[in-house]
Amino acid sequence: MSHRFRPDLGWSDVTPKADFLNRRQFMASAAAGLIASPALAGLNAKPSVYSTMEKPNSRDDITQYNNFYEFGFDKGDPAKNAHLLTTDPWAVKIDGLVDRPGNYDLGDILTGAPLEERIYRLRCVEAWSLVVPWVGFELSHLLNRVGVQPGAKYVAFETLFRPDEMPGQRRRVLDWPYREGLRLDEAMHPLTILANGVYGEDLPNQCGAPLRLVVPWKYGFKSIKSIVRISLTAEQPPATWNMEQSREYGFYANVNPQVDHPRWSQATERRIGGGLFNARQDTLMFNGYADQVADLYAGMDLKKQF
Ligand SMILES: Nc1nc2c(c(=O)[nH]1)N[C@H]1C(S)=C(S)[C@@H](COP(=O)(O)O)O[C@H]1N2
Ligand SMILES: [Mo]
Repeated sequence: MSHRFRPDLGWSDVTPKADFLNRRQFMASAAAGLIASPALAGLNAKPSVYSTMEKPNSRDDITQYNNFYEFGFDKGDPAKNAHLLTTDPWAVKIDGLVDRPGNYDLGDILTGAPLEERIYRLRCVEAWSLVVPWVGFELSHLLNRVGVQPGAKYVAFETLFRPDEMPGQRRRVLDWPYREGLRLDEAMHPLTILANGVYGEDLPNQCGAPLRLVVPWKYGFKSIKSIVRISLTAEQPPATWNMEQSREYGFYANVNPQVDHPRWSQATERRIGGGLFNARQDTLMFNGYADQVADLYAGMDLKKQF
């Protein structure tokens, strides 16, 4: 396919970010075998037809303005505190209704994974948004490797619980560990990725190193960071924000401008780092990915199953 899926304005047409362009050229050269490839996450990543054409946020926007409650509430806390987390060695336990359960080393998970650069919008339930050039691979690739059994209907995810390295976990602000879940068809959708990099390099800890989920048509809180467990289940699994306040945060959490949060509108959003002309913009149904994902919810009342 030679086209990208959203016919919106190409971000490189508006003030290209020089270092990112260089990185892309570098990656293209690396892919062409012109440069010996170092062990960085992104260097073997191919550009993806699923990328938005919108201009990515700067690396600073993406790494200094984060939600990662394990490291504090303020948007700047993860950047300050996340260096405390040890991410090597790292293993992900994959269990439940799978043919080959086990404790998989991160290196094993990444070996042979078809890494791509995926430029996705990220829309937080707090009504801000970012555009992020992730490096990752489709979750379906991993699920197919471990073999999903017929009875599986959901996928549950868990973040690391390690209060000595995650200061936010020393208080019961949330019911740790952070947990999220997807219906199996959502998890198998080609837009759903596990990311191990951003801007062509390994994920910084505050972005969910070494492996985090990215589900671009759902509110950011579904995209769980620093994953240590993936379980295939028959029943809908618990999800942290949904357990915390089910009236405000649904299990589905699809970006939906027509369904307001009980305390604020979801009709518009503020793009982080927009500078002088940072007007609020309309939030798009399914965060702009309706053509790709609306079918998953055919026949559901999205006001009730929000
Ligand atoms: N483990 C964990 N994952 C998490 C969170 C968190 O607090 N803990 N916050 C979520 C929320 S609310 C958002 S908006 C995104 C933010 O991702 P970013 O900081 O990479 O932009 O991460 C999500 N994943
Ligand atoms: Mo969020």
